[in-house]
Amino acid sequence: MTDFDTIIANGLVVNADEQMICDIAIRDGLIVAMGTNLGTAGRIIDASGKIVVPGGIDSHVHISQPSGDGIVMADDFASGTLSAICGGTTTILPFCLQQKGQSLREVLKLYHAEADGKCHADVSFHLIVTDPTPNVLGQELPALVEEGYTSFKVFMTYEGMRLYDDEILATMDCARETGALMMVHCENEDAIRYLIGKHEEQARLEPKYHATTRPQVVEREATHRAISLAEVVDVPVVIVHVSNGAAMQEIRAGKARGRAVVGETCPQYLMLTADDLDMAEWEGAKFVCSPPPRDAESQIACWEGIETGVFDLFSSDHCPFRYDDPHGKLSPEGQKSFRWIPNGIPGVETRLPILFSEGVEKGRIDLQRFVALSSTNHAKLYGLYPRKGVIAVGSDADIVIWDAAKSGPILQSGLHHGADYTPYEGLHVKGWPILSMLRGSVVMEDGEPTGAAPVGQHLARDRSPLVNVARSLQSSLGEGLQQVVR
Ligand code: DUC
Ligand code: ZN
Ligand code: ZN
Repeated sequence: MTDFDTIIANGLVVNADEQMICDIAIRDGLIVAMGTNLGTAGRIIDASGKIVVPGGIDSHVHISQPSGDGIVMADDFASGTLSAICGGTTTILPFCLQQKGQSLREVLKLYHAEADGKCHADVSFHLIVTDPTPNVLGQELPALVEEGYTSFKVFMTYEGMRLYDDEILATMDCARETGALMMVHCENEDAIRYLIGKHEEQARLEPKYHATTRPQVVEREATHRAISLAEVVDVPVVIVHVSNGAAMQEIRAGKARGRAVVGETCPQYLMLTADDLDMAEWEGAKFVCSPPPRDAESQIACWEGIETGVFDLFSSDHCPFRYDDPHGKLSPEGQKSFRWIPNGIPGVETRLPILFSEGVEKGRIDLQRFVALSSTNHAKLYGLYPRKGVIAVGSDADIVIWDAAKSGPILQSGLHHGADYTPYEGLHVKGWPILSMLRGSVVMEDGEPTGAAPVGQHLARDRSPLVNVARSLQSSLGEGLQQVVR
């Protein structure tokens, strides 16, 4: 009989607010002791010389999402979560997309049927509201927020899914009433539609025109509007997948005015540019995502946002489609025009190696900021803290061990997602996760899944503390946000 199931020994344990060399004892999926000379265990994992962090949380992921006629996402919940744990992420927050006319209950039932029992990481759904009927806003959302679906996203773009400003206000009002957190995809649909029309008249149809029909200004304008609409109703707002400095400045300005605005950016805005969409043989389709990757100046701006705290979240926006596949990027329609190319790129497995290598190894951020951006801030913002996002007694034993010395290129052949390519093929990375543990079970070791049965659970979440802070502090939200997220 041993004292514990597992002890992780001698690692440098890093949380968002402190770091120390110590042992971690785990029993029944929980962290039960931290220190030295803790006792005996069924397995002792020697983490000497390694970095031990809370399991990554990726709060922006799309899996098994209906994506148009004949188009199929490359990941189901089994492959998507396997890919996540191999990249050091043990909890994902995927979206559950309402179609017009659909009830949210109905759509959640479908997503749960796809996910339940198949996940290798823990999962917690956000909702995407595309049809804010009186029943959805007055009945369904209040009940679902009570049940732990405490965040919802709206689109300002995509005909058939975008909400008009008055609908956004009504949905924000519902978020305010129910205590849910609003996330907004900011791009101006009317401007994009106009630009697409002009491009099509001139037969400019290649993948690179995805970027020129969605220029920075349409994102900047919509970001400004989303923050302003949130101000009208007085709710916190998360601006997702920010791609450039102009949009980032809108978030900075909102924060400076004391608004509770949270910014998220993603690896594609640090590592890719619009030039990647300009590859021969329609290969630019591999990089089509919205907002599109921009330019070198935008990459620098996004890094600055990460370094200075304008961005609190670093997420993948994993939205995978196969490339060489009639159900993916090279669908019959997708080969005719950029506007029909399935929109999104894979990244749940490469998110953290990229942040570690480009951020920590290159000296842009320290280890504690890495933990905040990759895990803790997501847990805090979305109502999972302190169950997730921290290595502490009482928290779930979601733990990832990193080898800062391990280096090598990102290669499609080494990844576990369902896509047939990675946008980061050949990118040299220093620092890789070598072991992932989910609630005490080792699910990845030496870069490969251990073959453990899928033990991932769906997590009901608390309301975001940012919402509570916003409600209680009213006019001094900026300070509240610092307390909650930083
Ligand atoms: N928005 C996302 O958040 N992901 C993929 C496509 C999109 O428009
Ligand atoms: Zn989006
Ligand atoms: Zn997304």
